[in-house]
Amino acid sequence: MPVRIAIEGNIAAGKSTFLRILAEAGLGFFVVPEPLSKWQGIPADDDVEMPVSASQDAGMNILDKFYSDQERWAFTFQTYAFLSRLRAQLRPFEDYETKPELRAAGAGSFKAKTAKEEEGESAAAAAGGKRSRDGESADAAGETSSKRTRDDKAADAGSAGNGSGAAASGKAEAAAEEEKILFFERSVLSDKYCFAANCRESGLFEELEWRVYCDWWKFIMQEFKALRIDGLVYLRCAPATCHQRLHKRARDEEAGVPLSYLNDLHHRHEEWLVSRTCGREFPITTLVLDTDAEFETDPVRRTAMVDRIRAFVASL
Ligand code: UDP
Ligand code: D5M
Ligand code: MG
Repeated sequence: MPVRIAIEGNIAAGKSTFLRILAEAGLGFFVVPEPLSKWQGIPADDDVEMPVSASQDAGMNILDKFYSDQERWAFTFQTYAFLSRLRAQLRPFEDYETKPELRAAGAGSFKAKTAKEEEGESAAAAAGGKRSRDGESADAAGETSSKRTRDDKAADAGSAGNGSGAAASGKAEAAAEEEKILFFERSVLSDKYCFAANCRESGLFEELEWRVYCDWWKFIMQEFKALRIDGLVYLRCAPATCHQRLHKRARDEEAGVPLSYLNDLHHRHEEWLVSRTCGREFPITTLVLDTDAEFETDPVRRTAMVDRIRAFVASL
């Protein structure tokens, strides 16, 4: 069973960038970006044979609709965003393993590894795990909370410190299996605790819409245990930096996003992942990584962040 981690954070905090870094960094790291291109053009339903005109097809960018008229489209967008994440989070891991297009969409290229690189990374991964148990766990613990024990934690601990040479092959296989980590860009949790909650708070949802949303959200969470997330990584970034990065990225749909919206979303993330005043029904161990400082072009910072992830995963 792979470990399932959601990378959370404000708009333009650097989640997609970090996913790309993770994808290139480690054997056994699988990343699942947000299905943004789908949001920018929802496909027609092939089952209903009805001709679709060019103008009808042109209006299928739900991200654009949402930012153009939030009151009209907030509920529709939340519904679709949730469906997208549900689909991603429920998909069997084997699909992500065998169909790179599922995880690669929007994540940039996946670097093919040479045998030498793979060897080096296995060693780095093992070292990362070991370090976390020896010394760095204090570091990780300093920024984690609501620790949740995974069923297989004992097995994980059993396979720690591998490389002793005494491990049976079954154990070695279990260790290899343990290194598979699935990283999602956001989750059904941030959908509710950050975005839908913000819609309610800012009046984009009427109370009735909020209650309908909460009712089906809760039902689905109860019914689908496979939605499980083992750990959260919060990329914490000042709203002003997010605003600058949002403009740097220059997506047409987001051109009019004001700083105040990023401020509101920042507070929602802080309440959920730092002060813990919401989301207590799903207490999940959280690692906070500061992404305010430039990391995309800073190899030292990138490596440090990946190391923190390895230590975090090993501590789960
Ligand atoms: N970015 C940057 N420096 C960083 C991280 C990100 O300049 O250290 C840029 C990145 O190149 C992109 C923008 O910030 O143009 C938003 O990043 P991303 O799409 O990863 O953010 P997300 O919305 O996924 O969190
Ligand atoms: O997320 C992609 C874009 O989608 C960004 O403009 C935020 C928006 N988004 C993502 N999920 C939601 C929900 N649930 N509601 C409203 N808006 C959402 P980015 O962070 O830029 O990678
Ligand atoms: Mg992104």
